[in-house]
Amino acid sequence: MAKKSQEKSTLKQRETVTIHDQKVRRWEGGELHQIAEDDTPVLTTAQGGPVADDQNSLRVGPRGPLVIDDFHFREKIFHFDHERIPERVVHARGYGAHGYFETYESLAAYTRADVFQRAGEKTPAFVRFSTVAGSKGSFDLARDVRGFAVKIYTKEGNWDLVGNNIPVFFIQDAIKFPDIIHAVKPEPDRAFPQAQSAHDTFWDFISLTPESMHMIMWVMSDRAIPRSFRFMEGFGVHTFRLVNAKDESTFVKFHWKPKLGLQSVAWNEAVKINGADPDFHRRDLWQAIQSGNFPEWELQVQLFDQEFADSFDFDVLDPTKIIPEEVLAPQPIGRLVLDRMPDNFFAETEQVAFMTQNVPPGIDFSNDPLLQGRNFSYLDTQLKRLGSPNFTHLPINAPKCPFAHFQQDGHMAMRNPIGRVNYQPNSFAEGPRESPMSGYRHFPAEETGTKARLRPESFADHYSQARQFYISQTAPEQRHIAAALTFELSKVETPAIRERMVSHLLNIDETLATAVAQKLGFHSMPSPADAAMPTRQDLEPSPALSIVERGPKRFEGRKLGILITDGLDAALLNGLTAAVAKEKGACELVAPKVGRATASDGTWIEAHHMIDGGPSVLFDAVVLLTSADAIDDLVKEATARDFVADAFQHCKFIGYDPSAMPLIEKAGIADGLDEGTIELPGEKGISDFVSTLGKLRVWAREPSVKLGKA
Ligand code: HDE
Repeated sequence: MAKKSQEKSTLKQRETVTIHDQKVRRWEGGELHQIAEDDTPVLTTAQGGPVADDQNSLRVGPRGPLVIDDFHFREKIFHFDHERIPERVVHARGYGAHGYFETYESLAAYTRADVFQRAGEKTPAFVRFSTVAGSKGSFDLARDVRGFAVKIYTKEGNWDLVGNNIPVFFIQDAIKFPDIIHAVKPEPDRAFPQAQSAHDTFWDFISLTPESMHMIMWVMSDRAIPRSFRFMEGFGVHTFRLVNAKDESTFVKFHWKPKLGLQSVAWNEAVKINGADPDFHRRDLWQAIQSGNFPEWELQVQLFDQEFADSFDFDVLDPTKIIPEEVLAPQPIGRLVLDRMPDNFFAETEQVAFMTQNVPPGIDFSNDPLLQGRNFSYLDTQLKRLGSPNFTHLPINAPKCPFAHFQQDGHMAMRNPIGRVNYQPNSFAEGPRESPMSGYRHFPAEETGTKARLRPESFADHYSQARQFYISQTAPEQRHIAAALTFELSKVETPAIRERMVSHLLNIDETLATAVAQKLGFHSMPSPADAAMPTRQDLEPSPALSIVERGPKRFEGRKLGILITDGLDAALLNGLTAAVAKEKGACELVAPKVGRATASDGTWIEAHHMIDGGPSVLFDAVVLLTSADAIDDLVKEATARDFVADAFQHCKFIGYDPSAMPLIEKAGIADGLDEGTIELPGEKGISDFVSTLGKLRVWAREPSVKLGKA
């Protein structure tokens, strides 16, 4: 029978040892605690002095002043006052996990990177997912790009693939990065809106920046409101190089493909999730890993040479362009598995420092101007944020391979050189030496040109791939793009900005532009924006760009929310939980009281949520299990009616036993029952119902509910 999930403690095994005649307990992370006679750890100051009283500060008499020789108080408050470090200027809100990367086959023909040499070899990795615009405390379901930053601790040093869940970017040149970020962040005079692009300054900048149009299509699509980090793709975005032992270079684009398929939520759902559980994505990753369902992505690469690059319709150095998978199929080369949460969020997830310039021998950069600008930026940001050039001494950032250099001193130096010699060349035969053969050799690309500030002609097509993205979407996804644009622009107060945006949309797709203009109440259509190059109409749709086309095959990794009351059919509940478990999904129970519901056979069932705290937006599908005796009270609960109405408008599957019919009627959906509203156990039985849930949504219902109509 369902029970509240038992959260695993992250505290790890310990051993007791004696150091300096003192009994000491060592925690797995390495921390030592003195222990008292009764075997409890002794509280100490940071200097190691045992503390006698941590409840009261030192004072003169019961009502007198505090005294300044209270060094314990001083140290404690001093440290507290300095607990915060600057948040990341972008990607401030993030969540990370440890795992490993496993190579499928040797890639020696393409790269000499050690990590890709041996089939089956596992290399430790750390991944941090993030939103871009919001601050550290913002909610998870903002409409935003998601960061997908991977650090692989290879035997030749750390390789950071600092990517996003969208394969293109807003701008073509890093010099525009401060502008786009200023524009999307809260407006400087009023300090709002938080974690939102739906405001004037963002759309002002975008409407004046035609190169951003392709990215805008992605950000207005459901890609920007993923259901889980586990169900989104990741992309290296830029073209990189693989370089083999013979110094031959192959261009490469990196893709992470989630094993459980792609999935997003609806916008109306996202808004409600942000209220019901602002940590929705964090909790999801935590629960998956703690319960042993380790998320996994396949690393796929698009490999191509100069000849392909020269013949391709767009410039492979332009980060606002993709190479469609149908034009160049990605090849799987390995997998990433996340199997361990950090022991300490701050020490690991907050202090992890990703840098695009961290590449091992055999992986090199292209001349993508955005990538080159990033290579310049990430070191500065770590110094600012972590406060010392010794941030590589932090365990999360330190390489896991042997390393040796002559960098020394500085704030918080944890590793200090030993011996006399801290320079080279030296004649003392001490310390590390260069290794010309295995050390990093940059690809000897030949470069010529006139120094100038310019934008190449080959970057000038701003609309063709934006259009290709739009026409590659299924009908519901196209509706969502139109609805997202409408919503965002409806929050823009300056009419000229709204018009400018619609004039760009006219260069992408006229139906889309018209739908948005109508919904915004335009009296007349603006003229199409001046385009540096006309939009190509001949690019074929790329089904790989659709989330619906790349959805899961089954309910695995998803959650069924079951609304229960006293008198529910115990056999039905047991059948459901067993069938969902078989599909590798999870069930959570929602009830008028968390304490318990009493099933038809008298068993007591503990719920995971009270109805008020467990709205249907938290689940991928829902079931209503109630009884003739309990239904009258349930119908009176507004939150129970919302539970059903929301699941319906978000196009979710709804299973119900016949006694729940009055709730369905009161929720106002009885007239709309369709193939996604299924009476249980039904003719085909419970396991058939659960395998149907793998489709996740009944998109055919959408035009009949308000959601998504543009
Ligand atoms: Fe970043 N970016 N970025 N970025 N970025 C940062 O580095 C920057 C760009 C990305 O989880 C910062 O450590 C510039 C593209 C991720 O810790 C900073 C430009 C892509 C993360 C920075 C870009 C990214 C960052 C802020 C324009 C996708 C979070 C904190 C040239 C391929 C990493 C930090 C984490 C973080 C600069 C554009 C991805 C300021 C100048 C394109 C996932 O250095």
